[in-house]
Amino acid sequence: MKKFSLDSASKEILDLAKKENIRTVWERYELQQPQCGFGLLGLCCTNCNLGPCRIDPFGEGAEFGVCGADRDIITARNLLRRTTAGSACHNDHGRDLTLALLTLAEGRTQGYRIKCEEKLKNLAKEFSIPVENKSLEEIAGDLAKKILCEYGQQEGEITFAHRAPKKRQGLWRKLKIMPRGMDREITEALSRTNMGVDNDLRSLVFSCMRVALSDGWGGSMVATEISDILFGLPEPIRSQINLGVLKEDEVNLVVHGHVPLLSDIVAQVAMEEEFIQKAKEKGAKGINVVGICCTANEVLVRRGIPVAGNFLQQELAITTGAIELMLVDLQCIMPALARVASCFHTKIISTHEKARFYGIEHIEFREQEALDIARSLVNLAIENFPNRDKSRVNIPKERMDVVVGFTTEGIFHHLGGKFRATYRPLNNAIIEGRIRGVVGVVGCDNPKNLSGGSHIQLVKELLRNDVLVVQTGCAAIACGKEGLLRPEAAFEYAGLGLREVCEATGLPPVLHSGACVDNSRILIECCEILKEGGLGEDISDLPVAGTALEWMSEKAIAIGWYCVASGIFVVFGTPLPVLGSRNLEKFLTQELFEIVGGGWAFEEDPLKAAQLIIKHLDKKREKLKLKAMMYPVLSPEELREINQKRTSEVILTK
Ligand code: SF4
Ligand code: MSK
Repeated sequence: MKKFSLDSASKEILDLAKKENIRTVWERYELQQPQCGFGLLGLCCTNCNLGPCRIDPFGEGAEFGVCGADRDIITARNLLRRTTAGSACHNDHGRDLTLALLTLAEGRTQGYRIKCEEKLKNLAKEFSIPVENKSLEEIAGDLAKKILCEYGQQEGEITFAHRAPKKRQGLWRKLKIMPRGMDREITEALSRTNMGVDNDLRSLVFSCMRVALSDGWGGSMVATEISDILFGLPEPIRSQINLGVLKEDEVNLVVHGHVPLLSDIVAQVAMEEEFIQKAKEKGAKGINVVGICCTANEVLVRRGIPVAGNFLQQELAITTGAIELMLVDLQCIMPALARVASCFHTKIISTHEKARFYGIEHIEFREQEALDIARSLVNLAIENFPNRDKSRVNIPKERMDVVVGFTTEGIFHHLGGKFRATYRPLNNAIIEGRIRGVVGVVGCDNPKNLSGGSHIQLVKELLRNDVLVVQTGCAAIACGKEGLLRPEAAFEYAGLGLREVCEATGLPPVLHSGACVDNSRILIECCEILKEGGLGEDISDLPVAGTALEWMSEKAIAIGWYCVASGIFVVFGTPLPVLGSRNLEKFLTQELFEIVGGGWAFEEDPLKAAQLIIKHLDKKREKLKLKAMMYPVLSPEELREINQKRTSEVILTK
């Protein structure tokens, strides 16, 4: 096994899994070697029954599929299929939440209420819904119906796209990539990839952008906004991350997946006195609800529920032998879980009507009976506690403190203070050269990389170069485990300019903003920076970038695309499966910059990726004629020395 996580908790449990003969994602990955070269290059097509066809990458064998499609068509068409699948996931996630809001408005839910009245009213205004003399439920109902209409809208423009800077909107219209309706874009993109439909590389790439924009400025934004209305706007909150959050003497209940509808209620119900008493009767000291993946991020940023791990840790969490119940909803749930759980007492229950797993019991979640279902699930976890084999419990001690929950709205207050909510201090810090730029470090963790470690190396290098980092998803969990989500991280890793800003505001240098769908918050943050003034008039003018070095999911491709189409430079680690076509690769990594102001780069080495990003930020700064950076970039050793000096000064003053 060449690459493995830097995280010692994961290493410890992986060793245990090997001893117990439990196969994990790393071994399955090894067994797949060498992976199919045609697949990696994007040169395999299965779109019709004349095939499957594959193009010889070296130009010696077949140059065309049976239908005559060449390498450009096949790679671009494959890319569009994958982008569409990713966008469909986020768009559907947004739809689920909108339907839940509608059910609440009709008085048919159990246990939900409108938690963020201000956001509900602001959104209603944005969707031109009158709010005067209406109850919150009436407003919520009207809003949900309007959003659902946008899903099926055939012509026109989706409302949230109008949040983008005017110049960007104009460009989308000019290029005919302004999204019309979420469902329309998904259907049209898929239909274009059918044999004999769209056979032009550029046109297929433009479709990638349109369908992805319907996710970033559509479904994902809908999911974020409605989650804030239903579950509350996240605020900075302390918690802990890593396998060590599992408890030896409590009932451990894990929520895993993406949709917060059930996990939020479970977290609430598990605190009820009746269940705590019941757990005690079964010999446990209490009930410990923790999360995995993005469901974890949702309840982490709103309730401070600890996170047991990211994507690659889902099997390891079960291998600790300490989990009574794992509730899975959808997305990023490994079908392998049932096999791992069968080695322990752990019960896994699937809860979403769209996601079933062979060998896993299904208890369907319905908002109408949310409390009843949540209570029966918590009960199941408690009942399973006596089945735990204490001799097989191995919980690593590693768990790290984090401060999370930074939203677009929150940043106004953290930077500007309670009475002068503004992005001005952030803009000034960029303009004056304290902060070089802002970079979103997002996405999955992947056994092809250093399993979370690539994010950590990249982020440390960015911080040293005075780059403010915003995170979501499993990348945020990886950095959380390393201690980068604590305010103190500013003194350990940040360059002198960034650390000054963090010291003045109390912010960590890495801001955790939520789950994968919450990348939409990063788009809005870019818009707010522009509105504040002094840094250009379009997102492509800003010294910002996005990166997902360990991307795994098709959702990451969609995220990358909506950032590129919004004018952002995006760096992926493992390349997109496009290298089979030199023309497509060149279009994505060079020509697109001239067309949309954003584009792609592929770089697996985290330090080289950081340098690419820094070079890009500097180029943008130069174009904006911003001041030179205020302080020189110091080596990690020099930063450590300054930090030690500072710590001893603090001790002396005390
Ligand atoms: Fe082969 Fe063309 Fe059919 Fe693809 S669409 S499988 S390249 S014949
Ligand atoms: S869960 S999409 S592995 S970030 Fe959102 Fe993590 Fe990637 Fe799934």
